[in-house]
Amino acid sequence: MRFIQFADSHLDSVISGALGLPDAKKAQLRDDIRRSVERACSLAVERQADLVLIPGDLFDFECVRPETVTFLISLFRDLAPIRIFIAPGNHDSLRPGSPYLPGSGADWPENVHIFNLGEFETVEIGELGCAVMGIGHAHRGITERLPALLGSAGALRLRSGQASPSPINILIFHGSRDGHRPAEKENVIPFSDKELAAQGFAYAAVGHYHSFGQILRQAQDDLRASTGLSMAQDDGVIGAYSGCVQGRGLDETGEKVAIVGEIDPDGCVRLEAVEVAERRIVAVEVDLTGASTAAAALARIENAIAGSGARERDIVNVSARGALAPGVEPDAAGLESTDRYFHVRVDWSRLERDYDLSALVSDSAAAPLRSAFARRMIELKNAARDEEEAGTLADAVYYGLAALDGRHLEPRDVD
Ligand SMILES: [Mn+2]
Repeated sequence: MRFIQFADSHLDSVISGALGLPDAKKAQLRDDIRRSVERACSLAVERQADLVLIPGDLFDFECVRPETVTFLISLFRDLAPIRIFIAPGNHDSLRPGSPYLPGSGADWPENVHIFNLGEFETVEIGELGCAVMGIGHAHRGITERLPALLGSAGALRLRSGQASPSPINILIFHGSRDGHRPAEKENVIPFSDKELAAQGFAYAAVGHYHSFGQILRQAQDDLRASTGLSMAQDDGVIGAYSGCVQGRGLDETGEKVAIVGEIDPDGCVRLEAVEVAERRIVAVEVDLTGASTAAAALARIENAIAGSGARERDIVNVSARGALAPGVEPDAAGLESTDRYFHVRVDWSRLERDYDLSALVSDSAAAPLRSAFARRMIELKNAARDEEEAGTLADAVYYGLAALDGRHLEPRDVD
């Protein structure tokens, strides 16, 4: 049995200001998210998948436009007879006015099943020999832990009480894996790897976190640790987050994927992550310490971008760090208006100013030691015999003042 999993596309969401995108590029990025969702769906056809699993945050409820719902309906209808399962998340939760709710007017095709009861529900798929159990979030998000929620819904009893239990049980929900939750994310349907493993599902498609991450069967990990056995053919995958389909902010850098998954009749799971994002957000860090001219600083930035692997269609965010000498004022306007990339932005906010020696000399009353040190170093620099000696003295000033200030000493990178 083969499935495609994608989630957290957040269609129509507000694009964060952190990337410095002008409105036109924000609109383009919102369009890109659609392309990424389309690509994930095409993957279902290309790979002849039986199921598409979407564990939540397909769109942002507050901003979703009627034409986006129409777009999804038509996209999913074209996938028939592939079955699509949607487990609403905290951003597309089952609140009044949700297009997921009966009576909303949204005409979802027959091959789409939306878990919209607010409690666990099981859909048997006889021809595939599997059952998909899922839940959608109610308005404010469900905060009960997974085992309690499964237990209280009577869902497990339902499964075990069947005359011929489905050989492959799949779970789909939007939840928070303990120990991996980014600080800004709500804690919805929390679970530990152990708790998930104990539920006995062959595979859990989980949404909410925006990076790809596999969940392995704890028992097998323990076994490997205690016996030193190498990975068995079944590498113990019991679930995964696909992450989001398209990066929209600085916390969503790199490849964004959909999962192509295979579940063998014996329950063995294999996953492949396939990039579906239209463009990547590429974060570049560059230390400008010791760059003696604006041109040298900009050259460092350009080299760092060139070495980052950013492609023409990508969004590049440069974070300039280190300490820059006074009077060196690099201007990124040229770099930021380049059409070599979709977008380039240089963030100077983490850059520090290097010491201004003449200012330090005149500050003798407040800091006599620093002032005397600066005066002596200026004399030495003025008397330097060659460039090399001047460079060494510049380093000595930096290290000396940093030490006097009790600053953490970073090795100086001299051009
Ligand atoms: Mn979420």
